[in-house]
Amino acid sequence: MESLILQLHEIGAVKFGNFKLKSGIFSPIYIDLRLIVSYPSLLQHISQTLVSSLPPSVSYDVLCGVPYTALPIATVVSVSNGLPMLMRRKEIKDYGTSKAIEGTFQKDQTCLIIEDLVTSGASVLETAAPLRAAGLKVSDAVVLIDREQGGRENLADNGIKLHSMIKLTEMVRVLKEKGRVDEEMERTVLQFLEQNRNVSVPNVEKLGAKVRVPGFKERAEMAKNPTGKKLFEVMVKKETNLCLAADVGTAAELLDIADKVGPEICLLKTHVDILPDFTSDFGAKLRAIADKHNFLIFEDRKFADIGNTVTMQYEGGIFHILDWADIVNAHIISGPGIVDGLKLKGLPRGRGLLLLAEMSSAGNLATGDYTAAAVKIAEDHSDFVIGFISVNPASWKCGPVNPALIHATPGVQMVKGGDALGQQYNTPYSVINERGSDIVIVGRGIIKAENPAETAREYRIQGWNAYLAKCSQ
Ligand code: 5BU
Repeated sequence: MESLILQLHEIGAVKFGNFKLKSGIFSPIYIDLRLIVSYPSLLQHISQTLVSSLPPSVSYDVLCGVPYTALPIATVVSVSNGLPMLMRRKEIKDYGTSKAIEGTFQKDQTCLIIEDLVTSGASVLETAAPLRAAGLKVSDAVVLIDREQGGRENLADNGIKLHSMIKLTEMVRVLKEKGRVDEEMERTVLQFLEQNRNVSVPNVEKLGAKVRVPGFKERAEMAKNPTGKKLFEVMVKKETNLCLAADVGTAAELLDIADKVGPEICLLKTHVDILPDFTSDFGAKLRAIADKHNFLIFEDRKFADIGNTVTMQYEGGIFHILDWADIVNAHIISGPGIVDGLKLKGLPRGRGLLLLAEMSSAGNLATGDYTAAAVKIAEDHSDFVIGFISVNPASWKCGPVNPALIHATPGVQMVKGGDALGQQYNTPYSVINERGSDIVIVGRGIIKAENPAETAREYRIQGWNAYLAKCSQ
């Protein structure tokens, strides 16, 4: 390993200085492994050591390198070990076969992911998602260098064990010992790593592993509200627990993305008041798309006023939400009267309500007793309340809630993290399997993707697999 580290340094694949990383932060160390294609014997050395460094318990049928740098590594591993390889396309063509994965394989085969460098693990996850979507099992990834900045934990959150040949701290120690960097640089790098370790794994209280978790089919039968029941049924029929947060710029774009992503979702969430081109026929148009693809519509209105006012806000104004949204949601800050008000209008139309028991944004106040109060109100109105906006129902002090009620969780992306305005993200696997939710609500993770329909499919598979894993516990 030492000689490998020294060779990487010699060819200039490891550099020290002040480098701006993709994330915008400055790093005193930069690693560029694209160079290794110019050094065939080094490439072979790396490829051989990668596979032989894996524990014998790791078994796999096929390999897949993360594009692009790890592709030559995977190719050499494949050729020297006689193991078939797959390729994941970064860009999916909209002509020809439009395949995300190239190569032949059988469903249920296990695929080992090969990567050159892991920081957050995002690239490995981007490769794992279409492999899993295609029916392959992905449980291990092997990497040449682990920058030790949260990748291992993010991958574990997604059911992938990371095996690394070289850890960044080890690499720096060897280079210091061999006189390639001085003590000050070693200190600077270690300090940088210390300050940029994204290792905060959520304090997850696992859903009681021994408690049998009823499936959505069974829960559909328990649901008292017709919309709640229908939602469970749609989820079972379409094998999806994905809700698209369609926060696009115009009504036209919303209708377009709804049609494209429709086959992948059980629910489409709107913020109708952000659409500058809203017209009175919007609801009917969206309903037609919802009927075509069999999904429900959820207007994320977050009602918060007294009962009398919300009846008017629900039914009237410009938007006439009651006419087209199957589901709306409400804060409970104003007390149970808000549920009575909304129920007055919604129940005769068979509509359903989600209560905001928790929120995804940093520092929000919907915690502890507030969350427990939402549970109590929901139980008291289970003819109209279909469930909750939740973030970590597995951790609720009140214990598991009535399984007829559903949990939908916003703040979901393939990699844990957040945005600049307080949003906090967890992975579909963590949300469903560890945090005890039922539906993942994904906005920018899908709408900002190069190919929203394909990305939605990947989220659907991730979310659904996490549900299946939970039910078979
Ligand atoms: P994102 O792009 O995946 O971050 O979008 C999340 C969506 O969920 C967005 O429409 C929010 O308004 C919505 N949301 C949320 O993020 N957090 C919450 O606690 C609630 C709703 Br409630």
